[in-house]
Amino acid sequence: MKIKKFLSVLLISAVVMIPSASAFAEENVQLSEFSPASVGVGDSESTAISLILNGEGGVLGGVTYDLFIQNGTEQDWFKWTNTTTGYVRANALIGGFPGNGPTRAAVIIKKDGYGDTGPIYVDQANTSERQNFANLVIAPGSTVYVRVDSPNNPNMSQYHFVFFALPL
Ligand SMILES: [Ca+2]
Repeated sequence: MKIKKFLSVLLISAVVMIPSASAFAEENVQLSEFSPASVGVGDSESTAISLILNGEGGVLGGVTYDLFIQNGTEQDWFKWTNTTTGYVRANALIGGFPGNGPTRAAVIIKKDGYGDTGPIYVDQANTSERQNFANLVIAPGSTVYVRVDSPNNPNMSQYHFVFFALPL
């Protein structure tokens, strides 16, 4: 656990120097950099990391993480709930940045009483390429889960994670 935390700090230091936010400049989202304070967090849906965005109330705007999956069984879960009264366009981007290893990202959208989408993957799942879930239209009261893992990969895998949500 200690070595993971240490490596996390190193990886964050390395990624901060990369002009990674430029791809999103056109979205006019000012992304905030978040440094995880502990490891072993967000390992399941019930302990998913709540995404606090950098806009008013923490509900809209963006956030970025630099984390890593420790082995083939670890998972990182994130969640964001549309607590606004309107539809929101959400985007999630995982991996594809320099130094990133193979990961598999899934998006699951849930709303009480309406079931869920089940995990949605993109073609780049299980690669080091960027996995981009763009233009997800999220109804009020719905929760977006993002689950990142790296199955069949015994090695540590770094990934950059960007999430933002804007009114439609
Ligand atoms: Ca985890």
